[in-house]
Amino acid sequence: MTVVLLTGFGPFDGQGVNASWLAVSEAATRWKGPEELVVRELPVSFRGARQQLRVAVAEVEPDLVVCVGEAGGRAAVGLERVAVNVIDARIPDVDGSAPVDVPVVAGAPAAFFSTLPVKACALAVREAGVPVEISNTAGLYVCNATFYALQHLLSARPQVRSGFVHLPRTPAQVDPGAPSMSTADAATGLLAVLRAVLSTTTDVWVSAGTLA
Ligand code: PCA
Repeated sequence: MTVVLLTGFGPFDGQGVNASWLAVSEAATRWKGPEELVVRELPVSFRGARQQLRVAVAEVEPDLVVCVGEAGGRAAVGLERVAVNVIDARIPDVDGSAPVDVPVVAGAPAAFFSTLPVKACALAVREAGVPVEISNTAGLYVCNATFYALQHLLSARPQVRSGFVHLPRTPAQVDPGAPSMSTADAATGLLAVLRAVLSTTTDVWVSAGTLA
């Protein structure tokens, strides 16, 4: 049985909710299989998120891992292309930790690419009618650090594909007119991503510029 691990984050930055966990939860209720989908909520903690993700990967033994976070200011589902080995926290995490210019994993490579077929995923999300983009930076905060830790952890297991998706905030989280996406659309986008990965072995070759 193919097993998929999908994670979202808890609230941070004074918000009562995190759009990623709302969308992950909705995606789980709409999941029809046949693969098994396991969802987990991670804390917005540099230390806690990677610890809990490591435990989840060990417990669940997934074939595919997609971590999901919220990116305020964005208007589209963002397929993250690359995780970088640096933290430069703009605000403290939920533990009060705010590292500046430190590596996620000391002595490890500068970056890891997503092992998801990001272009195929983007086309699938667009096909589902949801705004999408390829993103070349997951930031330098907890999402990038968790993404980097995931790619580092799984770099020894190339048969397990993994990556990161950023979602816009929900309309209820933002001022009128600010970029946002409904949880329903975000969940539709996530389901399209998972279905695209599960049905694609090699990525499609299209320019990111043609995806907009
Ligand atoms: N977004 C933050 C951390 C958790 C989240 O959902 C980020 O982009 O790093």
